[in-house]
Amino acid sequence: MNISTLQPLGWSHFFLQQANTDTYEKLQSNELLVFRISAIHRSVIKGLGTNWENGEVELLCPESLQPVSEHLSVGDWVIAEPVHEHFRIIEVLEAKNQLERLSNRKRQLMAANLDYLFIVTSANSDFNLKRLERYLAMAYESNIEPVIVLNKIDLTDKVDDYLDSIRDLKVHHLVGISILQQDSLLSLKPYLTAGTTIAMVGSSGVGKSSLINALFNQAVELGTSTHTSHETIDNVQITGGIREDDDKGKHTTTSRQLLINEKGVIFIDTPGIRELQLLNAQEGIEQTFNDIVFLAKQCKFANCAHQTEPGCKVLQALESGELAQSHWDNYQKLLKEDAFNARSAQGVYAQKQHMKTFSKKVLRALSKNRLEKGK
Ligand SMILES: Nc1nc2c(ncn2[C@@H]2O[C@H](COP(=O)(O)OP(=O)(O)O)[C@@H](O)[C@H]2O)c(=O)[nH]1
Ligand SMILES: [Mg+2]
Ligand SMILES: [Zn+2]
Repeated sequence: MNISTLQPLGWSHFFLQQANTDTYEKLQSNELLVFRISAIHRSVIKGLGTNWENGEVELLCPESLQPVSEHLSVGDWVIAEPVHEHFRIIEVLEAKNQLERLSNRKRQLMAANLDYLFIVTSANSDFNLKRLERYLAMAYESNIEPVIVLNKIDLTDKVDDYLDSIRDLKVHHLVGISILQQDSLLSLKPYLTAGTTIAMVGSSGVGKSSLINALFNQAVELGTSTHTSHETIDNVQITGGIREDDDKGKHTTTSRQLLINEKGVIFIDTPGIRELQLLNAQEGIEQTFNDIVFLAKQCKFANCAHQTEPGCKVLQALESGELAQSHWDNYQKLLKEDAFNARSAQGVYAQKQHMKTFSKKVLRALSKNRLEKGK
């Protein structure tokens, strides 16, 4: 295996060191191969390997990794073995970070091994601060640097009002852009370096796919390539990830997919989520609402429930207007929801485990019965 060819895909020592000696030797002799998952579409899984410039290969997924959405996501690194003309995944390497949510009462992995999470929103009626807080909590929980991208600023003359209200969320990275104004995309330049993985999240229609498209066919020089074998990347038009073109030749989202632009920036596009349900995000929520956490620490009683207690700083701040009621309400709501979701995901899991042991018992009883009858 020529490891250096994986570096443009985001490969690093963190992943290599997970291989034991045996695996490492097999990787050297190409008995085993490494791939980065580039698309998951129902049962079809695709990956990019050392030959990534020639495109994706289809990967077979063992039973132990089913259902796929609970074990694997786009951006993951896997080790696979050749089987005839195919490759079968044998191991998923531990991810640096991963996004997860609750979907249909099940834990669902959304993307893995990210450098930035672009939380895309638009400067129109879709704009919703509470939704942004949800996405921020998810990013903080997973230790992924969030960048809030306010798109479609061409549609409003109140851009500053939008930006100001987002600033209240105390985010480090905030940019206002319009796909229709190429120059505005320059503000994204600091994030667009070769080998950096950026996932796009946000409601359907905010312009996630349009943004990826715009960052592919740049009229302005946006990429700041830091990659050494830059020429190889420059020669590749649009590499790797499937680019599902619609009839207008534009990339659209049907499922999660990883795409690499001419500058070697790796994007993960996700289909819009109607309502993001957080899962195991308590710390992320606390970080998003750290102003409230700070206030609550100063309440007179350590176990203050912020209901009627005397000396409650939260109640005082709500009264004085220092703390916005909607901000407080959303904090309470997300905490409750997260606890409920954790129980519900556990519930499904526990139920499954129970059914497994139950059916094993039944099978054992049946075979015992059969043995006894055979006697
Ligand atoms: N006016 C305006 N429309 C945009 C902008 N960006 C995207 N759109 C339009 O918004 C619609 C949804 O875009 P799309 O990229 O499919 O959104 P996605 O669902 O988040 O991937 C399309 O009709 C785009 O042309 C923008 O900056 N300004
Ligand atoms: Mg899309
Ligand atoms: Zn209190």
